[in-house]
Amino acid sequence: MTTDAPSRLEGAAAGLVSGALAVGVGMLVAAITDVVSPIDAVGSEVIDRAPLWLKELAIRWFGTDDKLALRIGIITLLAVAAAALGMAARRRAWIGWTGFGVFGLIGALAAAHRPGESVGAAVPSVLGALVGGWVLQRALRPRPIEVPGPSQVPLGWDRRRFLVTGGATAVAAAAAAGVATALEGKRVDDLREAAAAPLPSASPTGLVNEIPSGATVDPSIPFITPTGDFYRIDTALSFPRVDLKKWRVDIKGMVDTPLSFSYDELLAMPQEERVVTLCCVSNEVGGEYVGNAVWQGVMLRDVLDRAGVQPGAEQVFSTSLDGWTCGFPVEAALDGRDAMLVVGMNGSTLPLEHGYPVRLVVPGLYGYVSATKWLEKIELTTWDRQGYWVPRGWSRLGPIKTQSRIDVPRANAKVAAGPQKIAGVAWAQHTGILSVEVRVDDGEWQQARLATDVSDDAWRQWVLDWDAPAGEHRITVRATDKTGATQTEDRAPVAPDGATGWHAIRVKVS
Ligand SMILES: Nc1nc2c(c(=O)[nH]1)N[C@H]1C(S)=C(S)[C@@H](COP(=O)(O)O)O[C@H]1N2
Ligand SMILES: [Mo]
Repeated sequence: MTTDAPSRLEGAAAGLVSGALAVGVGMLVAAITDVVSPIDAVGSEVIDRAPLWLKELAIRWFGTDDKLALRIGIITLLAVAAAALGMAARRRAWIGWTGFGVFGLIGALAAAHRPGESVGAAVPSVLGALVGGWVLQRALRPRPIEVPGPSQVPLGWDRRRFLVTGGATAVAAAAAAGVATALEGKRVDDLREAAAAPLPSASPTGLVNEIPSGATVDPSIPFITPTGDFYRIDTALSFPRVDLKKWRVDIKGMVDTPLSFSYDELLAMPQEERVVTLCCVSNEVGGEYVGNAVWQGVMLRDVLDRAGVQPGAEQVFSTSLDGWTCGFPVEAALDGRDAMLVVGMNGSTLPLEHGYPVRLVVPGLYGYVSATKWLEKIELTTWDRQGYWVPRGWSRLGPIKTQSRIDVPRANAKVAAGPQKIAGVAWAQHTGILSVEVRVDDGEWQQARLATDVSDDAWRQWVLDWDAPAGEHRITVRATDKTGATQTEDRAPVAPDGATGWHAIRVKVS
């Protein structure tokens, strides 16, 4: 079956399978050579360069699924472009080559530009574009067609052959992507396995098991957030390539003696455990981006004392293996609070999601200015350096604002009339919680009973007995910190430096 030329649809199909092969080859070469995949590289560059309004829109629409949405968006855009290129390349082969070249170049530049990558990371995109472009022009090129018998049709386009090679290309693309995904999965599994190795001197005997039972007021709200339930917020599309044998953390900048520690050297230093509640600046009033854990590690002030912070240093500026940065005032590291280089979480090695091998935790500061995961270096510097979120519209300083949250009953729950419990958590890290008050409808504020005070750096649970009358009720909570300051009722949005306002829920009692 021959015709003179492929139809528009056939052109689009040729573009699609060639594009898929280009992406598949790119992913496969990246996985084999252990560099960032082209799609992830482009995605990360999009995340880093997206304007503020787009970021906010993405988070509003997709929440923590924003990264999945980004991947799907990139693939969709590539598919549409590849189909269009295939149609155009039916008559003008150079359009196909140019298009694949442009996308290959974007992938190559993005990959080579990612932190921790070198020009070698450009190779997968270049190879993918070459293979894809070549397959496309071959699929659409008229060729001599062999027919039985002595006569030969000089030139034509063989539809049957097109279907076969097109199908084979699609299968090859899927196979390449599949193998690449499996290899990437293996890489992450290897990292997880390394992170599963037990730490020296970590709990079972440590703090995790010494939390007083009085820290909890209701079995449904754990005082220590189980690691698997701990919120995760970061800009990383894939986990950084951690090589524990080569990993070091450098302490440098405005210090008398620059220092550098390997993982084993950190583990050999005196290990301490602290209960610290970590909170994201993006946590809405009543939100879930807050968690309480037992962190194990080395005190940052001890390390900085050894390095000798020079006068004039204003900011502790840290960088992660994936290039993310943040900074907080030098005072927060030296004023006696337990800022830590963390290697363990809740009695186990710090998990990959939460920054393995080493992260920072600084009590009292939002994560975006302090809690660098996958830590690479710490520099003592001035405020001239800006952390990742600062030029993106967030405040330079990020002290955590006092908040309280109702966890029991759940918002919009239906509860039985009669004796009930209203319970939740309140936090004012590094200041501590003095009191929590609860109000039902427009009634009087009532003092909640506070759970055992474990640490000023950790949240505190509270509970109030309530004789619930039938009907619809609105329950409001507010906390007062140990300086005597009560949470403001004024609602502020999360940007630029954290939400304020009282958490309130509605319940139906019958
Ligand atoms: N490398 C890196 N570290 C990071 C971030 C990031 O995007 N990249 N996000 C920060 C933010 S905004 C918060 S709130 C905390 C969250 O830590 P978690 O994911 O362990 O809960 O990590 C901080 N550390
Ligand atoms: Mo955050």
